[in-house]
Amino acid sequence: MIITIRFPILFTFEGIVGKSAATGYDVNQRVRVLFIFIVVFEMVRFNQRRDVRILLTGEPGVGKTSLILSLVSEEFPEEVPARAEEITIPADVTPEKVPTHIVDYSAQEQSEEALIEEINKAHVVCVVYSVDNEESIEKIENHWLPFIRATLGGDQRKPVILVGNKCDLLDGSSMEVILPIMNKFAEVETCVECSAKTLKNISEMFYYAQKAVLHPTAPLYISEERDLTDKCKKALIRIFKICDQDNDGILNDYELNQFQRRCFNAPLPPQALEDVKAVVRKNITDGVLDEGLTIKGFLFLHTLFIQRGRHETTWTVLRKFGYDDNIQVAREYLFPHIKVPPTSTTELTHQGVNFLTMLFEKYDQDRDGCLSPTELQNLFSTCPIMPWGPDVSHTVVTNERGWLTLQGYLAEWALTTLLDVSRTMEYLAYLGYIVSPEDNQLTAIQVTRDKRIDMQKRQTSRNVFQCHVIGAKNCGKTAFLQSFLGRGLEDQSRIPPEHLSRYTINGTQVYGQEKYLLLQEINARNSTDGLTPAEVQCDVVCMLYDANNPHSFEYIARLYQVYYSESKIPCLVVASKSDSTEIRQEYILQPSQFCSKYKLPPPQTFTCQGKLKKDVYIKLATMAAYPYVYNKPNEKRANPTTPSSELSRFKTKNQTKTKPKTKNLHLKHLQLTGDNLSWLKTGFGIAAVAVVGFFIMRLIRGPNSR
Ligand SMILES: Nc1nc2c(ncn2[C@@H]2O[C@H](COP(=O)(O)OP(=O)(O)OP(=O)(O)O)[C@@H](O)[C@H]2O)c(=O)[nH]1
Ligand SMILES: [Mg+2]
Repeated sequence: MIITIRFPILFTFEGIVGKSAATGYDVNQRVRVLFIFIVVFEMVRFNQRRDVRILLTGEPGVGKTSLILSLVSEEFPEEVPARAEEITIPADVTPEKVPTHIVDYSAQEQSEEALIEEINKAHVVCVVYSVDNEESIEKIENHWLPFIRATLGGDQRKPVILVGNKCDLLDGSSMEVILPIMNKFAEVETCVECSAKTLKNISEMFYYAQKAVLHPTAPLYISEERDLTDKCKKALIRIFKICDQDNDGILNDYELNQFQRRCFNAPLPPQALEDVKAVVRKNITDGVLDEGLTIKGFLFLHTLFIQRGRHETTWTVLRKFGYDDNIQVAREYLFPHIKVPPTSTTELTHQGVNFLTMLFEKYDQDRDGCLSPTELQNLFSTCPIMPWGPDVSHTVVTNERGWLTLQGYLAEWALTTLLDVSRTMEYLAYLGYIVSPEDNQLTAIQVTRDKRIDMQKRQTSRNVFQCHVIGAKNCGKTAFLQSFLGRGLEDQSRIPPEHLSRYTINGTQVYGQEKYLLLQEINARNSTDGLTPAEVQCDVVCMLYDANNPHSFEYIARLYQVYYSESKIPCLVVASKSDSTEIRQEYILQPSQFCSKYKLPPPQTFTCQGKLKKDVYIKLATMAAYPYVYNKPNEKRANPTTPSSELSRFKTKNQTKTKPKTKNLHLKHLQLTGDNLSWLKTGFGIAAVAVVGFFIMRLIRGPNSR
């Protein structure tokens, strides 16, 4: 059999001639080197395996030792020992950078226990027979393959290669006898005829052994059914969908070329493209439609690759899309390492937003600017599960039917990225964000500057701010969150309670710039219960009280005093339900007096009835973006470059300058109170003791001592 292999890893049909392609390759040296080099080069980048251990077994005298020595010395050794020493081909001399251990077995020298141990240690077993020795062939089926199965036990399988040595002694081929064995034993990956004497197919034989480990057939293909495994089909369908950029169910020439570049770093020559389609057209119906490849055609191609012994092609494709040896998307692919200091946040970069926008447009098939439930389902069809539940329609803006608009969709991504960046990275990977192995999702994520530096520099480049909405039970927190999405009381009454979310997020203008404000409702508990640190920490607090309930203000007043009066987090007091006359609060201070005392902006009024106003949300977003402008005692007022118009809008006549409430305010602002302060004192103490100790030492040693 003569096969020309020029570009074996390309997505083409050159070199495919049948499952027995692995047998009797007659390739000239130059082509052979190129072949092994290119394939192996691809292996390096996509294989996680650290090394490959190949064991040679078989009947005595079939030429196992000769094969190993021929490979190493590139000439046939006339005299060989019973057993060759274990050989390790070091990583740096193999282009694939995978160290390969070759282990010989000789019944003359080794016990059965030693053989069992070696079978267990090996990644692939080569059962060697001599093509001119019938008994050695019979023993493959009668002894060696059952023995290997029994040794491994259970359902465990290790790839096996059948190696027919001494083909220089036979004019024909042993394949007729070997192929039925190969079909009977699924673990037999391939078979190859070679000669230690003439060196024919020696490097190929070891290459196939390596390939059986690095690109195994079993996870891809069920030989008995002559079909791809379910896992493999699922993965290939996902890949197809990612590459089908216009979402028309067909890979056109452009998309096929992009796919080719993505997987093999090279375009497909036009003729090869036509050949691929011609082969599909010839073999199945509906594999090629409108001059493009359908999912059916795509799966057929891969089945054919595998049937023709070219499963490295399918593996290369799978690995480019993040799959590991078990056809699971690898954890490292889903979750690249990202360091987010506690004082920073995470947002999407332009690149991330562009990718997600492109995806929205791809799946908005009717071009109505919204994703219907089916369109949304399709968008996430490349992911293991649909990450967004029905509550998403009540977390972001939608059209009147509750379908996500682009604005709402991007806001939901902004929310996920702020609260759970690893989930964003995971889904970006599933959605096909990564286009090359050098690339990962980190280019879609911006870790913002340390918030303390923003405070010092009095500016921020952050775009997403978190606002906690705190208030007594029934004071109108949920209504306040929903109004942010433009939903009045009537709209809200139609939302099933189980579909309500603790969050709403929307774009808000801050000095002409679009920022996201994420509102989070903090569950009201008994007034004696405190807030958890996570509930306290945010960019701005909205302290909501019910203007019609005389006991409502006390709840937020107490929480403010405990958690926020000395923190740098700006707070805004908001009176809800202010459509009717406000009643007097039963608390030592009325809300406006309270705000005045604590140098807070005066209480804002808010109602969900009638035309909804946005100003309170704009104020909250502005306070979050410019916390130093709205800060409390002892904070300098805005410098001339910082926006102050917003501040002046909050000022009231009765606000007077008050002295800092505590002596330790500076330390407290630096968060050096409590435990931190005692550590600081201890630190000074140790330093002082060290200095005193030094003088005492000098005194003891005397002025002249050295
Ligand atoms: N003609 C021919 N003879 C070979 C070839 N390979 C090995 N031989 C000869 O076959 C005999 C056995 O070779 P070994 O390499 O010792 O066989 P082995 O499988 O290691 O044998 P054990 O260690 O006893 O299991 C030697 O005389 C070799 O010279 C080959 O490709 N062609
Ligand atoms: Mg030997």
